Amino acid sequence: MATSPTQAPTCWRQGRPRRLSRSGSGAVTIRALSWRRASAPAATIDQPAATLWYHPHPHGATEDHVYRGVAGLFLLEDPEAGALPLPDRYGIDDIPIIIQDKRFDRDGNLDFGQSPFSPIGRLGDRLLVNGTHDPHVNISSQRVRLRLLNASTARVYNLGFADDRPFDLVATDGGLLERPHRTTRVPLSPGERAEIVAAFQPGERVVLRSFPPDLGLDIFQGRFAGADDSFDLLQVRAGPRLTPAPPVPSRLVHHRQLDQAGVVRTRRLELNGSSRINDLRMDLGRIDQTVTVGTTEVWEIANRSGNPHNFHVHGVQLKVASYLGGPPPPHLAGWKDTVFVPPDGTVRLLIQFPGYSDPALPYMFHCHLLEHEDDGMMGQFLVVQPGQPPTSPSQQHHHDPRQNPASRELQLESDRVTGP
Ligand SMILES: [Cu+2]
Repeated sequence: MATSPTQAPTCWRQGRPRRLSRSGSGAVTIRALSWRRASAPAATIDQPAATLWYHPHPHGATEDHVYRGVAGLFLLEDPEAGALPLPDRYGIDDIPIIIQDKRFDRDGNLDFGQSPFSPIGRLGDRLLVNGTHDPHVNISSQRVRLRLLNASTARVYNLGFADDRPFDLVATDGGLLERPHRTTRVPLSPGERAEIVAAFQPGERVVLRSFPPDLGLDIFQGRFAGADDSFDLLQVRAGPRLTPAPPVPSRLVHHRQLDQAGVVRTRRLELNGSSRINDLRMDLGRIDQTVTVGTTEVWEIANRSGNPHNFHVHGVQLKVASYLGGPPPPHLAGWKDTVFVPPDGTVRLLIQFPGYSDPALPYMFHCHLLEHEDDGMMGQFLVVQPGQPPTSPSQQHHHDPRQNPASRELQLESDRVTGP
């Protein structure tokens, strides 16, 4: 993994790879394992089993950090998901697939040149899966779960198998679907995750491929945004004898229902150009939205530009209430935290905000095409108690390590770096 050029906040820091299991109480606590200070930061995870990921979030430099490869998965389990007959043997029939595109120079170094005509940011011509170019995986089971993450900075994928075999989509960003969706393609924009279960025959070889994605662009613009591109990502090599595996169950998990009748407010956020939301660029000193703890809102995200975008909200898993004027398609019917919004498209998101509040510590929302995010297509929101005034960012302590997840220089050793 490449080293980072700056200190940067990285969510879910861990000293070594490990799996996390959610206890029956509905939450787990994780701690940094190699933290030097006694008061190591700790975070409580309070959500269902899911394929989650982490990357640095230094404002203005996120694209370069992620492009260098500073991104990874962690898998959250819980008893309800664990009781399902889904493939869950890590590395055997449950395989992480982290997809990134890169460009390399003749010496094999990363090429940091921008893609001059791309409306979405830097696009690579080499596809890496888990850091490996042109990989294959040997499998020994009839059914295999692939946990797909688009960890690219800009490129949108449209994933399927080269022979168009159907598979079951079983989970999206925030966890398992209520029931599987049988399909041959899963579109995945940067930051999105999907879990699929596919069946294989003994001895066969089949390629996981990205087909040309629908970006909502015309032919000319689409060409420079990767809309014509297809890539072979991974060859699956099935052994001569495969362990039997049960079919994917028709019902997966029960979703907590968000009460549409209880929506307290609808906010409209317009994505403008490639760097603004509601005509404003990101300002760490400005709170853009303030919501009340535990309430449910509709956020209407309108792409008012000719560029594709997506929309990511920190701290929540949301439901798509409507997509481009209609009901959400099946691949957007589950828990989501990142949703693709094509040019001139509008999506309505149903969001229940957390049951905990802080008038000073903001969450982010942003386009997850990282050049757009770095250029300012991001904003901050606070979750407060009813009637509680937000604390202005200028009133906050300067060295609270939790102060702002997007601070460019997050100084964890605060008392030693405070200058004269
Ligand atoms: Cu964008």
